[in-house]
Amino acid sequence: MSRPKIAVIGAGQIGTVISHLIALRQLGNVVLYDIVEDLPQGKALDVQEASRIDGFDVSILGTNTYEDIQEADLVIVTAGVPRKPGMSRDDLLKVNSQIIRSVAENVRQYAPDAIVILISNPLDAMVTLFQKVSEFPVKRVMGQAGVLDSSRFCTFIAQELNISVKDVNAMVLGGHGDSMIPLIHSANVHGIPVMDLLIQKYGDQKKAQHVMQTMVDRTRMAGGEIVGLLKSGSAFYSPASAAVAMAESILRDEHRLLPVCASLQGEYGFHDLYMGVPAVLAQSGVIKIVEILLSSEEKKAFRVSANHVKNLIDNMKNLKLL
Ligand code: A3D
Repeated sequence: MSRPKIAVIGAGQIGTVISHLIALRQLGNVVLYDIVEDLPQGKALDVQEASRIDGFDVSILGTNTYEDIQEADLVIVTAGVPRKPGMSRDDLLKVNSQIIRSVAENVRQYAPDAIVILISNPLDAMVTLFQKVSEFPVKRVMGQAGVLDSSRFCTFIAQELNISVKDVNAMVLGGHGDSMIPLIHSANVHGIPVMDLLIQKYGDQKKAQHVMQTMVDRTRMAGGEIVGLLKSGSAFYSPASAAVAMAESILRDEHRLLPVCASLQGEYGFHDLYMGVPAVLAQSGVIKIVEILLSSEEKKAFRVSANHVKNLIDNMKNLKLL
């Protein structure tokens, strides 16, 4: 049986870490594509030369030629410009739309049966654009955001409670912007509500609510916090880990239930709209969107986030990018 072929488009910060993580987990052979001459070749060689040390024998090919992604099973798109301090993800709409359009046209031509995970920002809009241009079935086109945002939320909870993050479960839904929705009521440690543990810690409901709200706000702004610290570029280790977790569930048919930017077709009351929702990822892509009970506040926040994504899509249409 041949190894899966995984094309990573964009050999920048995220694309390179993804290639290394794929190699470490031996998920498949990687083709790393970029428009900058020699860059993907250099990055690929660097990762490949860690093979003896890390003990992997998958191949990593760097290329500037789309023909090399021919018949890829999975395509992970990281091509695009990252934010600079002071920029919002939405400020990247114009420049990254042009990039994603050209990527979608080429993936459609050279890897027409691939499942596609996008990471480029503004995420929900770029996934929408890719799906429209490629005309791939919606279940084969998705975005990574919620796995990362949820991991950030879990990290802050674990640090606050001084417990291992391995025991924390918390999810972030909605669009990948400042209006994302960290779910408070379902956040738990082995089934124990995080709110109960905070009340136990502080002996006071109001203080516990304040601490939770601080973690929610930090989660929403976590990408910007890193952009501010790095000064140039945005987070790349954790977004790469998140994308590879999704890739693994698809390639190994794991059926993991993960927060995924997926196309709503009536779920949560929205039609033809890409948003972060819990979804089951398997060999054929997004095989199920799971509708969970949201509190009235969360429903309201979901609508606000959906409107934000819709506005971005309208902007793309007005600018004739879509
Ligand atoms: P960076 O290190 O600049 O890498 C991007 C790469 O894309 C560069 O090597 C470019 O040469 C390449 N590129 C540009 N145009 C094209 C093209 N037409 N075809 C192929 N490659 C091209 O950025 P990065 O890796 O840090 O970030 C990549 C994207 O991910 C940006 O849009 C970020 O905003 C986004 N991002 C998303 C998340 C999410 O969680 C959704 C997190 C962090 C960053």
